[in-house]
Amino acid sequence: MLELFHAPTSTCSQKVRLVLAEKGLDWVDCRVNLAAEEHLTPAYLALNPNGVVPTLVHDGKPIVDSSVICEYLDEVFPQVPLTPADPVERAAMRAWMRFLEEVPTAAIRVPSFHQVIARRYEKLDDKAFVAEVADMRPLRKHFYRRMGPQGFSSADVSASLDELALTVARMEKALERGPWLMGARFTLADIVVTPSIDRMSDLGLSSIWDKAPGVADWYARVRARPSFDVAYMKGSRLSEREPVRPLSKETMDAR
Ligand SMILES: N[C@@H](CCC(=O)N[C@@H](CS)C(=O)NCC(=O)O)C(=O)O
Repeated sequence: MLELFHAPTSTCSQKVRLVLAEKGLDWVDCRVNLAAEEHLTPAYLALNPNGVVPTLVHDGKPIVDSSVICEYLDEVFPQVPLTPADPVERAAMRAWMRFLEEVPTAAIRVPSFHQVIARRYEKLDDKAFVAEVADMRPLRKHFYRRMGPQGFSSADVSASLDELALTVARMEKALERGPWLMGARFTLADIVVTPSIDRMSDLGLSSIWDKAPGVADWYARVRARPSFDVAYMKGSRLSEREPVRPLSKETMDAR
């Protein structure tokens, strides 16, 4: 039995839902309400000490970290393989995955929090925010402290946009020999970057790929796959739930 502890809007959960949908696997939907801080309860922390979603529980055994979960699912359920068989190709896919985790997956959090999530806290003063919101998060304490109740500095947001633009440029180059990042095959590399691209679109940042037609076409192809609408169930977009604060022109132009 596969149980997924996840949140619809969580980009890391979206990756795992895409893998489950590509493979046509059945899973038990265990929703975690992040706004209600259900991921910080002792019961959830016992499952995932990082206090983040997603967590996969397979026959009672918890597996944490979204990319690890994606690779685990691909190993245990090899039907519809999402990893190349050739070791050199596999290494190239993993290099993409590490880059995508280090760069866009981290970068997209900054505008996501700045434009939407931080607004939940804007009435708190700095001291209350640190004590009641930031310091209780095992993995994200310093990320929240850096943000503060008013959101990130425009320098932080611009730096993140720059990293997202770098990602788009690398994708555009790779897609010259598409249709997918690794060439002919759709792999975990495509899945790992999909939530970052989709979130950019949700936050009104799709101008980042204005001059990257290969990325625009790739994103259309990803959305046309049957797995997409299954993984992006109702309520998966931040903009469906909370207002999105647009970025100023200066912040957009500063990158
Ligand atoms: N490396 C982890 C990161 C997971 C992560 O950051 N999850 C976010 C949602 S996408 C979360 O649970 N955040 C909780 C919080 O902000 O307190 C993974 O890939 O699973």
